[in-house]
Amino acid sequence: MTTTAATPAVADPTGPTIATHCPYCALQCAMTLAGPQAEVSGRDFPTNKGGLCQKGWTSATVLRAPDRLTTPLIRGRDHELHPASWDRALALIAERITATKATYGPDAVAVFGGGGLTNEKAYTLGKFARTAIGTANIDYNGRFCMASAAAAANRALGVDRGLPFPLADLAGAQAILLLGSNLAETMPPAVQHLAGVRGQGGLIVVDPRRSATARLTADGAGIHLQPAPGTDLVVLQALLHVVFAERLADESYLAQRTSGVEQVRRSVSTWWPERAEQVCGINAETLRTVARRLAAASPAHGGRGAMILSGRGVEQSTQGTDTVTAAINLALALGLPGRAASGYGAITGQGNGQGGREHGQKADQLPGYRRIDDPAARAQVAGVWGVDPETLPGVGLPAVELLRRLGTPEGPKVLLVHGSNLLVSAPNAGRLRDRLAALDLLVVSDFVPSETALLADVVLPVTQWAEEEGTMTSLEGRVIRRRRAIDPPPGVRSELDILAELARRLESEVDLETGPAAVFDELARASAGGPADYSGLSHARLDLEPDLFWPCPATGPAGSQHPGTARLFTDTFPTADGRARMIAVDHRGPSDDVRPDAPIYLVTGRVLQHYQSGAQTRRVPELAKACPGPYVEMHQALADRIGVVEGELVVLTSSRGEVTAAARLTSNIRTDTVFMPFHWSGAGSANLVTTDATDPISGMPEFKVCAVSICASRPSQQAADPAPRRSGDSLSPVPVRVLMDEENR
Ligand SMILES: Nc1nc2c(c(=O)[nH]1)N[C@H]1C(S)=C(S)[C@@H](COP(=O)(O)OP(=O)(O)OC[C@H]3O[C@@H](n4cnc5c(=O)[nH]c(N)nc54)[C@H](O)[C@@H]3O)O[C@H]1N2
Ligand SMILES: Nc1nc2c(c(=O)[nH]1)N[C@H]1C(S)=C(S)[C@@H](COP(=O)(O)OP(=O)(O)OC[C@H]3O[C@@H](n4cnc5c(=O)[nH]c(N)nc54)[C@H](O)[C@@H]3O)O[C@H]1N2
Ligand code: SF4
Ligand SMILES: [Mo]
Repeated sequence: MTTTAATPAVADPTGPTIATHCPYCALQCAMTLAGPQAEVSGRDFPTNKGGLCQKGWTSATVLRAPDRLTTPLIRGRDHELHPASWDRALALIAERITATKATYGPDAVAVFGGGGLTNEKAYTLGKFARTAIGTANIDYNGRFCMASAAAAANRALGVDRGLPFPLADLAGAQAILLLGSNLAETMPPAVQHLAGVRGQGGLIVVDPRRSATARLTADGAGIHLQPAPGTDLVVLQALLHVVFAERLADESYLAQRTSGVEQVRRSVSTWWPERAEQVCGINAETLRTVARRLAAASPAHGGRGAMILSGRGVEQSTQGTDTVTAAINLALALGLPGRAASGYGAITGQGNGQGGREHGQKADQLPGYRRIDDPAARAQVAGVWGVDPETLPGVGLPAVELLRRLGTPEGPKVLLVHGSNLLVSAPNAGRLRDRLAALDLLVVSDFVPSETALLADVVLPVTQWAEEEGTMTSLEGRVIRRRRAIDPPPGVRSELDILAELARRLESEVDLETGPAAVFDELARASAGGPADYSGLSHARLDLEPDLFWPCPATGPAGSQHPGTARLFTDTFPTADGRARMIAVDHRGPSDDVRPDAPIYLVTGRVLQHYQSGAQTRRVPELAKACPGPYVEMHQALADRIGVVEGELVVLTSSRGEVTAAARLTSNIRTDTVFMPFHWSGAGSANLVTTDATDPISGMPEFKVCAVSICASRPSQQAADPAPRRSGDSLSPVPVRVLMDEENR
């Protein structure tokens, strides 16, 4: 790995120049922020090599959003949100939490975190929930993102680090199978690492759309497989069938480094390519070609290396864990994990999606990526926190289940949200809206009035990326420093301060640290000995060494400083017997499959210009102009069939609800499938129709695929709608509860 020296803060006549990273996705592109306006420029780093995408270039705009939140807000008797003092807002929250706990018990207070929070905030949020509140019910939006890939990697490989090797290793591979990832739009600077594999014709992209990434396979650069949505597991079973049938497997690797291969061999024996073709629609010969090409690139056959990488296209599925398991089985059969320019990896999405799933904001987890139901882990973490292990709650509800139970007789009555715009990004948004309205108290911490914040009873304004110190763990498992470049506007507070102050008001016996470096040191101690061991790291060390990957224990060989672990699995797997586990899986199909009354697949995802729920990027004029609103991408042939022309409004209806957006015609998608990005609220919000069915193993919702009917939007229908949901670009906030007495205003 090349080392790029950290650029320390240097004095500058126009203001300081600070070396930091982009606030958005898990690529965490390196950038510098200059001057009082935090002007962005790209900075050389092994992942982005100086490049940034459009979102990164414009990221400083959100620091100055005209509607930036700068004061706490409390909903009054008039159902409107009104400015309030911090003291009043925090007192109200503490009082309601205390009363709710007294009446219903601590699990009636729930906490929802996010993969955008720094490691320090994620850790503190988990500690706050388990100690100051004492609730089991804390989960986060990573459940919508990576949960199935994480579950599959944990059970097969013994650890979940998205990429178990540096991203730059991609450059050395001879073949890469990219499953359901649209890297060209979701991490544009990462595409440069594909140059080598494309030059050898080895890029294989699996996507029902001919996405920007699938188009990278053109001109002999590789192969695009365009399966029916939700059938990737069958594609993978067929590839593995061919590997075994044609004796292409790395049998010595299988014998020495894995267990369970015989069951897997049997489970794929019936998935010969012609049978798979019937289900996934990919030509049997093409499946054979792909299997042979991956095998030829594998070390066992003298190739330079083969990689299998997954994105949300295969993971956000009710069979997501099993699909990723099938991908890992294929990688193991080819002898890839731990070998040069080879292996399986999941491409983590959110800025701190990786660290966000290590430090204990997940319902089943304690810091260091330990299980909360493991007595040894409980004892260790309780020791660091200074509490009796008996007082720590057990496993709480996973996100979708938690949201489904909000405000029900047995469910949580209070919800604190940190770093998620649930109303736009959670599945089956209509139902969620009802559940949020049924709460006794909804508290949202954010820096902009997101759609979810506008529904809250109390809104707390927090600092943003360039206004705070902290660390993020990138898609490679590299721990990097986020640095403060400018002062926050007066009136906002850091979440570390807010949580510490709330803990005091809840009369918690546990003090929460408020300084990011001190929180990091505690987090590092709490993680010692766990799978994600950060105990050899500190802010000071990370400032000097930008090439540190976890696990990084306190001491290395012979008591030296540990160098971190850029590559995992080179000699062994962190399982009980040191072997990777191969697990037989089979295809079940999407939970909401097409049928006569819903004959079209809706697949959802992202566009280059917008990030997630759009709360940040819709506030950046350049991005909003480049991609102003929701649309439905559909094949020209489907448009002809339903009588729709380019730009005309269409209505998609599922058993959950309906969504209206303009048709965008293309030949890049299957004729049985339409695509919608999910970045907007209102009538064009894709999650009004998605299903909240979940993967039984990981709790991951099936965002990617559901069945819809489609028709042109008829004006008469619109006129007949008694309660249009659209109000500008946001759902009009429904005033739900009255919190502030007239006399207290
Ligand atoms: N511009 C932008 N970049 C982002 C983000 C963003 O919101 N905007 N978010 C970040 C985050 S949190 C994440 S998780 C990542 C996500 O990054 P990606 O996984 O690359 O993004 P998606 O667009 O959600 O999905 C990828 C592809 O899956 C395809 N797909 C849908 N259904 C199926 C299927 O059944 N099988 C297969 N094989 N493919 C299918 C879609 O057509 C889509 O092209 O991006 C990160 N980067
Ligand atoms: N249909 C469909 N739905 C999807 C997906 C899909 O592919 N299809 N993808 C899913 C995926 S992968 C993801 S990751 C989710 C993400 O969806 P969300 O969880 O909604 O993520 P964001 O839009 O990033 O929301 C973050 C919110 O927190 C705020 N915020 C950012 N940083 C901080 C911070 O440090 N502290 C606090 N308090 N607030 C902060 C932002 O302003 C924003 O309002 O969406 C999921 N929803
Ligand atoms: S690819 Fe991701 S990290 Fe890089 S500039 Fe774009 S949004 Fe930021
Ligand atoms: Mo994500």
